[in-house]
Amino acid sequence: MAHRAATTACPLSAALAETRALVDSALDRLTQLSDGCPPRLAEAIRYCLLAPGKRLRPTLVLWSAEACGCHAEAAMPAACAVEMVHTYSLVHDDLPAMDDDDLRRGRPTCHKVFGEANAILVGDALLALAFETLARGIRPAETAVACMAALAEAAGATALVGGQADDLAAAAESNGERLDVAALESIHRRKTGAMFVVSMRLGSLVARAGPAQCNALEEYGRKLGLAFQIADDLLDVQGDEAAAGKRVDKDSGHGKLTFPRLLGVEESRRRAERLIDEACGELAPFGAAAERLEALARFVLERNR
Ligand code: GRG
Repeated sequence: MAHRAATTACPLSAALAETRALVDSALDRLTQLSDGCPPRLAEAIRYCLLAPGKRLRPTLVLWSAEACGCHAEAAMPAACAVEMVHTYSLVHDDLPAMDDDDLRRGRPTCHKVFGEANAILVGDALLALAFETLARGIRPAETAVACMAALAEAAGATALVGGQADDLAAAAESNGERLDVAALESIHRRKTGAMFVVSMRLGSLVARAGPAQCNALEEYGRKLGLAFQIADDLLDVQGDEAAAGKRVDKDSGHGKLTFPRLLGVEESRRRAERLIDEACGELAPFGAAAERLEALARFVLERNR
């Protein structure tokens, strides 16, 4: 990927499509699994990972590296590793023991096509492959280690897994009714936000950015992650299933507490807009190098899937 792309005025949709294509072909290469992988498992891994996701998190990895003056190519293994962890989390979240979904990325969910045991194994394999991809693909080795530590923390019990556990517990105990905004934000900071923050972190680690740049990009990721979740909740209330490629109006049906349920649709939207403005404010020191990150943040509120 040419470095010039970071600073050339380019409509966001074209830039997103170009980046998505690069990520998709890297994911395709990384999942040409060798003989030891049973064909049905390989098929299931590729069915999930190569499904038409938006590739937002890998895009954040690549564009944050570019914002710090690094060629995106160097960050591609990190971008793919984040997408592998994200996809594993979706596959496991869709299982009957968790959110029990039958539609994802516009297709039947993994367990519907390949069975529950294979869906569990797909998640396990993707999680392992993420760390193998970082270990083999990121140079120098000390940067690979720093990326692995950061991704492990974001995927682990104090972040993604912990947020998911609290979300499931809240839904099971009391339909989430005892949650307030702070508790809801705490769940989503871990369940959704941590993967946005670590995407920014991996990009800046690969670019060997200084602490001020790293902090600003992580803060952007924190605010964007929360705004993304609010937008996701709004899509669940107002969205269109065909466009979203997943069930909508599911959370309210399950009595799950969401931002619109707690704050109302208008206040939720205002809160998300405020967060996006603040996220974009973090990009000011990067100037034109972060133009695409700014456009991406604005897109998160307008998306319909
Ligand atoms: C199983 C440990 C574990 C965690 C699951 C990802 C997740 C945590 C739950 C999915 C349910 C959900 C609605 C999460 C919040 C928002 C979110 C992560 C939406 C999916 O991300 P997109 O819209 O999906 O970027 P694509 O398919 O485009 O990659």
